[in-house]
Order: sequence, then C-alpha cells, then structure tokens
Amino acid sequence: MRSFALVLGLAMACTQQAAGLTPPADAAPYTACADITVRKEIRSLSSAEWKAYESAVQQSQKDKWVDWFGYIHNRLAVYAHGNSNFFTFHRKYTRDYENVLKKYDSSVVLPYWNAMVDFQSPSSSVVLGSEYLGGNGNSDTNCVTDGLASNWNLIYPENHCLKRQYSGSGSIPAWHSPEFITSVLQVSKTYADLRAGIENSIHGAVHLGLGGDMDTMYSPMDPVFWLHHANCDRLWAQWQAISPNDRTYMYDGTDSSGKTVSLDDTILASDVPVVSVMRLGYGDMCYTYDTIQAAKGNATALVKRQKCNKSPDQATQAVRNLPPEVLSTYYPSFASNKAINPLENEMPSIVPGQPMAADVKAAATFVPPKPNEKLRGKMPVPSTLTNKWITMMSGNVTEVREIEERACAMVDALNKAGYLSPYMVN
Ligand SMILES: *[C@@H]1O[C@H](CO)[C@@H](O)[C@H](O)[C@H]1NC(C)=O
Ligand SMILES: *[C@@H]1O[C@H](CO)[C@@H](O)[C@H](O)[C@H]1NC(C)=O
Ligand SMILES: [Cu+2]
Repeated sequence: MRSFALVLGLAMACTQQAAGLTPPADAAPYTACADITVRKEIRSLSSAEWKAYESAVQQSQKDKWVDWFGYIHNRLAVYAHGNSNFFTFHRKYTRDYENVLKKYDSSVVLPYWNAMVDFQSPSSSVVLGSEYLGGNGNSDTNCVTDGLASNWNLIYPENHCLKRQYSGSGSIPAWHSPEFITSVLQVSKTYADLRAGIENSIHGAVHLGLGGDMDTMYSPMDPVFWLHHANCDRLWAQWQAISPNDRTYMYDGTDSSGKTVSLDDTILASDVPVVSVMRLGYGDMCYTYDTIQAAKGNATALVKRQKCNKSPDQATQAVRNLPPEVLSTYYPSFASNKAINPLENEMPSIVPGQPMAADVKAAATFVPPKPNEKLRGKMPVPSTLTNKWITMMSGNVTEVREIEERACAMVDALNKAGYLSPYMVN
C-alpha cells in the first residue's frame, strides 16, 4: 500500500483536481517507473539506435516471436478492433513486443512512424525505403525483397514470405494529413470519440495502403505494424496528456459484445486489467513519447528534426489563419486566442522527404522541400476503408463512414479556403 499512497500523494501535489488522475480505489497500486524511456520518430534515430533496433527485430523473427504475435493478433481480431478495446489492447500488446525486443538488447526502444507527414505520397517515404522498412512486394509474388524484412519467411498461418501489395497499383493513395489528425485531437471529447477518429482514419489507411500481410489479421508480422501502432498509441497518450485530470483514466464506449467497458476488464491475452495501461510512466508502461517530452519543455528529442524545418510554426499559422467557421468546426482549440498546446497540434516538427538521421550523409545535405504553390486548394481526400476490412474486424460501418465523411468535408473546407498544406510538396 505504500506505493499506492505515494502515487496518490504525487498526483495531489502536482495537480489541483487530483481526482481524475487517481486510479479507482479498487485498482492495483501501480508504482511510478524508476526509468522511463522515450519512444522517438523513426527518422530521429541515430545509426546506432537504428542498427540495434533492426538487429533485435531480426532475432525476434528468427526465434518465431513474429509468428507468435501474428497468431495472437489473428485470434483476437474481433475483440481488439472496431470498439473501445482498440487502444488499450494495442498499448499492452506493443509494449509486450517491445519487452521481447529488450530481451535481445535492453537498450532497444520501440520507434514510431508519424505516417501522417507522408500522407500526400506515402510510397515515397524514406521509411519505406530499402535502408529502413523496405517497400512494395515483388510484382509476381508480392514478397518484400528489400529493407529490414527482406525475404522474411513466416510460418503462421502457413509458410509464406512477408507480403506487401500497395493498394494503388504500385503506389499508395493519400492518407490522412497532420491537419486531419490535429482536428481529431481537438474535437474528440471522449475516449470513444478519439478511438473512432484514429482507428477509422490513419490506422486503417496505413494497413490498407501497404496491403499484403498488413491487410490481414496477422498484420503484426510486418515490422511496419509496430511503428504504426506506436504512432496510434502516441496519439492516445497525447490526447490524455492534454487534460490529464479528466483523461488519464477516461475509458468509455463498448466492447465487441456491446457491453460498456470498464477499467476492471482484463485485457485479453494478458492477466492484467485495463487500468494498468492507462497511465504512461506507471506499472509496466515505463515509456513516453518525444512529442510529449517536447510539449513539457524537453525538446532534446526533437532537435534533429527542427534543424530540418526552419520555421515549424509556419505550418500551424497557416491553419490558424483559416476562416473562423472552419476553425470552430475542425479546430476549436486554434479558434480560441489561447496559446497553442503542442499536445493538440500535429503540425510541426517533421517535413516530408526528410531523410533519417541515421543516414548521416543524406541528413547533412537535406534541403527541406517547399510546399508546391500549384497544389494550393488541392489537398487530396484520404483513402477510405474497404468493406472487406470493416467486415474482417466486425467494425461498425456507420461509424467508419461518419469519420470518412468528416475527413472529406474537412479537406473540402480547407481547399475552399485556398489552403496550401506544407506537407504538399510533390
Ligand atoms: C529529454 O529527452 C531526452 C531525449 O528523448 C531524454 O533522453 C531525456 O531523458 C529527457 N529529459 C528529461 C528531463 O525528461
Ligand atoms: C454504430 O455507430 C453509430 C455511429 O457512431 C452508433 O450510433 C451506433 O450505435 C453503432 N452501432 C453499434 C451496433 O454499435
Ligand atoms: Cu490490431
């Protein structure tokens, strides 16, 4: 009980309304982590960090951990998607994989991929280049033949090579922009709102855009899965941190059977309750994200990126200059005159085409691309989810189409206002 009292004491000392930050009375006493690691965007990793990560992932594949995680995910598909379990299950599950990687190399920290930055032309992202996660599968077999998972042979659900089949015949159609995700962070008032807004937008779009194994329920076999889900987890963590008193333990909506979820629910394929994953920095959740660190005034992790982006605030300013009715509909926080909270702003920090810090030569000579003036008012509408995908995870079609309509309407509103996204460079 000592540690429980400590957690409570800390929460009270740091906040005015401690109630929301305090775990429910019947929750186990999760203690503050002694050591909190920082998950960084893949483009910020040094060569040593990337090599260590790559090596641990390779070993996990040789030892069939990749097959194991694919099996678990496939078995839990319906439980873990299209409902409130989405964020909580995947937080525990990605942490479990990160813990496996740490057995090979304790210094390894799971990176995330901010895929929104690449929304205009996902297939040109350096992240899908041969030095990193590799690109499209071979045109005959769809087997991935470059990058980290080049020529991987997997045994689940049957012997097969790791496959990718970009959904746009050789390329990937547009994803959801940093502008859209910024809007989701600002308009979502409940956990269930945020879950629907993220799962049905960038989450699904990345899975479907890459195709192959990523378009199945054993998608964790593709190493892209982990970086992509770390990104979704980051967005949840950021949203929680915007208003920690109300949101740290906010858990609402229903599960796959329609039952209202509870912090006491056991996370499937684990022996821990949901409450144990809600607060980063406690229990086994001994990690945070660089963007959250930066928002709290520690910009160390973001320094490399900001060197590439001379005026990160220009992007935010362009959105803030949108007409008031667009702001009040999509960006309620920007509509007020308050200072911008970096936690609810996905706009600055990375620029499209930015090389990986690990690629020292490319990073040294990189000149950030200017937004293409010809594309003013021509932001693309993000790709939509297929019926096959929605059915595969027992998703709610009405819910999916609602988010898609909002994404489409936002793009229309921005285009009508003559907006030029700083991420539109091609
Ligand atoms: C600041 O961020 C860096 C890099 O992510 C991290 O190593 C360091 O521990 C952080 N410092 C504090 C005081 O949190
Ligand atoms: C599906 O989503 C819609 C819109 O969010 C909601 O009103 C409806 O209750 C949901 N249906 C089920 C079966 O959960
Ligand atoms: Cu999943």
